[in-house]
Amino acid sequence: MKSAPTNDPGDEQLSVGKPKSWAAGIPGVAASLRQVRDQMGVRKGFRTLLRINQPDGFDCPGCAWPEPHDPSHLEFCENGAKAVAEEATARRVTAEFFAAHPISELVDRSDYWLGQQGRLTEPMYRPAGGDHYQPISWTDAFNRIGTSLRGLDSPDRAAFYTSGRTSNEAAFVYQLMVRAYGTNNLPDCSNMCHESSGVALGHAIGIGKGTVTLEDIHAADLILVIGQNPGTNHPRMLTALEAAKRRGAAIVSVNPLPEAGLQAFRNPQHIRGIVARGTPLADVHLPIAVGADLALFLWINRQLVTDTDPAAVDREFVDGFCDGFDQLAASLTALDPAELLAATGLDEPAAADVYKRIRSSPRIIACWAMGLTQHRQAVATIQEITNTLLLRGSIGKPGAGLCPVRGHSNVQGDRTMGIVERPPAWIDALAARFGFEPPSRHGLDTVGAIEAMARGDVEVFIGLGGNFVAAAPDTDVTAAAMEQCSLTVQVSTKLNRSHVRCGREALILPCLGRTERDRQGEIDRFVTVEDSMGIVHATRGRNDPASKHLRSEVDIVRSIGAATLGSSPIDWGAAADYNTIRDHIAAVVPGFDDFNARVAEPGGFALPNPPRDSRTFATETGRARLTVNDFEPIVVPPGRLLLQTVRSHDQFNTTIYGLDDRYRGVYQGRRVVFVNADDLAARGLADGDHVDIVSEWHDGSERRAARFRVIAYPTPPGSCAAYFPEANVLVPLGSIADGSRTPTSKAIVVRLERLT
Ligand SMILES: Nc1nc2c(c(=O)[nH]1)N[C@H]1C(S)=C(S)[C@@H](COP(=O)(O)OP(=O)(O)OC[C@H]3O[C@@H](n4cnc5c(=O)[nH]c(N)nc54)[C@H](O)[C@@H]3O)O[C@H]1N2
Ligand SMILES: Nc1nc2c(c(=O)[nH]1)N[C@H]1C(S)=C(S)[C@@H](COP(=O)(O)OP(=O)(O)OC[C@H]3O[C@@H](n4cnc5c(=O)[nH]c(N)nc54)[C@H](O)[C@@H]3O)O[C@H]1N2
Ligand SMILES: [Mo]
Repeated sequence: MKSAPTNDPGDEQLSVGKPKSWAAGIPGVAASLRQVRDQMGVRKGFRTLLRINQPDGFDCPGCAWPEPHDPSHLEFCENGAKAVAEEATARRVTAEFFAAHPISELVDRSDYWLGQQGRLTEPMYRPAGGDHYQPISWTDAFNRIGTSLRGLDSPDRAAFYTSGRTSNEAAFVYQLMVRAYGTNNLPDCSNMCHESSGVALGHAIGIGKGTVTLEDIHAADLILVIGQNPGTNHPRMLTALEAAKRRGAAIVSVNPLPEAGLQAFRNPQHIRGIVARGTPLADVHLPIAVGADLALFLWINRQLVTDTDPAAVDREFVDGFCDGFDQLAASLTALDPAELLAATGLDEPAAADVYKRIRSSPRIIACWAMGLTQHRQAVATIQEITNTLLLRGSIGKPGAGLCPVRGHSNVQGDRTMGIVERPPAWIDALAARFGFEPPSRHGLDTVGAIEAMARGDVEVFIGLGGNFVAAAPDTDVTAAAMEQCSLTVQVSTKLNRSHVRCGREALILPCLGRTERDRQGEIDRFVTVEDSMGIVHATRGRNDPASKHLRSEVDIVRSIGAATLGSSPIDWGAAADYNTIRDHIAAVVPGFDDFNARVAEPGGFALPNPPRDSRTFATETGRARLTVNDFEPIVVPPGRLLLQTVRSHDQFNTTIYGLDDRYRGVYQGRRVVFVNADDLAARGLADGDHVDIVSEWHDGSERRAARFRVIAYPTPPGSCAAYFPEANVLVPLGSIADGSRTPTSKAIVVRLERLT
């Protein structure tokens, strides 16, 4: 079995400097403009940047943060510009490239190298036993897929993955095709991302989405940013935080790491961002122990229900809209506050300060991302934070609410469109409109799909975007599982690891990206996306496609549907007109009435959000649920550390833009591990040493990631951090969150083995 490569080209030049204490100023702009110029050239680069997030332009593929109603002419950030440069690059991967580079060679290249080769340009096929991809016609490619799918003993022997850049239209047609084929095997990147948020919020407030708008952020009194690094991953959020701050909001960051973006922000779109020292953002930073947020919020909620000031709990809201207060209050009161606080590793005064702010702020917003969702007790943690907001009556009024900050630019929309491994709530409407009996059996999620491929129970894998092999946990196990498939198909824009750790037969189907014109005959088509706050709007690319052979995701899915299912359950040809697809969506998915007319409005429209709009909750009782959650501390054996995996400033998930992580002071290399100085000293290690990271799983198995440079870093004692996806080899497939089955990528027990 081959291990993930260790030959990142920059490793010999790796250098480490001081971490930054502010984000996004002139160096940010300069860095992104350099990437744009290198990948696209100056003229095309600037024309493209000017269309990001404009009403008649395209939705930035960089993240799901919403656009303001009156976007400035430069409504993008440094990392959005990098995402665009990565897609709109002038470099090309051609048939000649594959002729020159056998798969056995590509396997040893780094993720960075693979991505740097440029855009995929034509369909490619790897025959069984072959070491090269060779060109194939679109027709032959679709026929191969149709023949394979029709030949399986059961539709459940195929899995259909989706990554969150896929448009609403492509996602809707895809899930329709998959369900008509007969399975709910629709794993998606959400399973590794905000699934825990969806499960927790669905249970507590009856909708698996957040409850705030951008205007709410601006109007809040207190904003908690928990387990999220917006300076790198949602830079445009800093603009909203800055606006809130100028109106007097306080900001609290809860994060093991002192992330640069939360300390201070230099807004490159304002003169003061360029000349001044920037806006300090976080009023308080709580350097919490990894995995201890549940303990913190239990402590806070215990204070709320035992506070001598009766106004600490908003009884009017709780009595009017919530179930479960008495049980919650009783169970919280029984907890030992000292024990909870000790588990967080926080100083009492700092935690007490945050408690006071929570108790006295009328309008609170809690924002979070992967620092909460990728833990074993992720669902319980998010439910406990929901308790905090419910106890304070901070849901369903302006300036307040829950804000899971989504990652991929349309990951929320894909879920709304039915990309989920269970029948969606509107399955009967789907069945009625298209006249077929959809499967009711629970399908496979991401971890389930890997296990099924490894067992030989899934033979065909189709990926609509994404990079399953590198994004999923336990890289070696996942790659071996993929290689066992009889056929793997990747609908992609760029070369990645999933193309080279592939099935016995494999297809690469190159598609249009966000920035590109989607033309059919004389008509320019557009697709739609839903942002993190439930706004649905159009996105239109204007660049010429990277190659004349590219097809849109919708067209690829339509053709797979026709090759597999013939002329049912829809007229696949007619769906070339995306307005037709939107009419189907309007008829089936709640909230999309009059879809075509409403999406024609600049800025799009907001989906209904009952907790936000009217304090109504789609639970059995129609009331929000206060939940009782028990904290189970993570047991870290002596001498071991808890590893969390993070994104550097120069990557988008498995796409590596460059080898720097400027804000954390790391240059020209990625195989680094950030460790507390005392933990280093206790192990006889020093900054600059090299180690293997070895993960220890409770079944006795071990996983090794070779040769990482140690960096002494202000992470709380007992924890360490390394980059995703290099560290994914260390995440055991069985290590998943209770209730959401999300891999626990932020809590792996490891030891460091010194290399001499
Ligand atoms: N430029 C860029 N933008 C992106 C992405 C990208 O890769 N690059 N990815 C997109 C995607 S898909 C997503 S999901 C988002 C991800 O956005 P983030 O969630 O911000 O991404 P991570 O790098 O995983 O950062 C997790 C943060 O949680 C902290 N953390 C880790 N463990 C804990 C813990 O136990 N408790 C607390 N309180 N904090 C913890 C880490 O220190 C880190 O600051 O970003 C999206 N946007
Ligand atoms: N250890 C660890 N693992 C993690 C995480 C972590 O924090 N730590 N984070 C998890 C999270 S939050 C997520 S969301 C997943 C991400 O998992 P994925 O979504 O599967 O991975 P990406 O790296 O975003 O996918 C990149 C590929 O998408 C393709 N692509 C780009 N644009 C388009 C497009 O417009 N259309 C199509 N069809 N393809 C396109 C390109 O070929 C590119 O190589 O990873 C998860 N894995
Ligand atoms: Mo994500």
